[in-house]
Amino acid sequence: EGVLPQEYVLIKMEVISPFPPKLKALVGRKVYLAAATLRPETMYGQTNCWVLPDGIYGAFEINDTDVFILTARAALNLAYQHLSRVPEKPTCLCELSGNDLIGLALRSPLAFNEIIYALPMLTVLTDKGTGIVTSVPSDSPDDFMALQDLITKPALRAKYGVKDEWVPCEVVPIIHIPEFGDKSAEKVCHDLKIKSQNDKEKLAEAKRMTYLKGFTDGTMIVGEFSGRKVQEAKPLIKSKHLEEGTAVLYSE
Ligand code: A2H
Repeated sequence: EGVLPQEYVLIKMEVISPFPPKLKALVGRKVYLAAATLRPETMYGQTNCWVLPDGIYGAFEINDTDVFILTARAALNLAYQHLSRVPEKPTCLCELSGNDLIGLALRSPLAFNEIIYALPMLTVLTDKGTGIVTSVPSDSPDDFMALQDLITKPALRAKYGVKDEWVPCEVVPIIHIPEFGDKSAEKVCHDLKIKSQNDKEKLAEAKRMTYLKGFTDGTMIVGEFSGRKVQEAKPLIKSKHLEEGTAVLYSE
């Protein structure tokens, strides 16, 4: 935990009906998986969502209309940031495990894929952000490797009940970095010979390499701000999400 608070953008990934039996208490509500990101400008490249299979989540009332699925820890923090129907008190409508969320069909803002699915990632932390992570394999080494693992390992898919049609087969290029091309995460994971999502040290190095370069040297190649530098587009896309109500701010 850092000394300074970290501000995340929570992307509202809407759960598409019909809801599975485990979510029956939520029928008739607007339900979202709330994914914490530091890179709101990358949302064009979302291909899926990540949850921790053994993680414990809940469906919490955020206001009179919206329900967010996230960890109880994040719900409590949100309740002190004016994001709870009852101020300073989270209201949980039902408890859910990550396994209950795998396979949920989602509609996520700016994503080119109209429907994306919640899938298992084994390195999601439940004591950071919301415990829900949106996946942008073009620009996030963690996301790229977790997706590679699902694509190449049938036993992993079987273990978590992942249907083949839920797994995206293509990365969506969204940002050009002169040194790394249009799929920076794929290039860096390949160059560093990263083997799986559990290769923590190399992934940390890959993240360092891509995160800074993406910000300083990256150019958007899609969307409303195509052609603009990432540094310029980032605050604009963040404001757009907030104005359109497709995201909220969250600090911890
Ligand atoms: B980022 P920091 Cl394209 N467990 O969003 C594991 N990872 C989590 C998490 C959790 N509970 N909550 C958030 N994250 C991820 C996009 C992205 C991100 C891109 C590139 C880099 C990147 C799409 N995934 O992060 O430890 C989220 O992934 C590189 C650091 O608070 C979030 O932003 O610094 C980032 O980690 C927050 O990490």
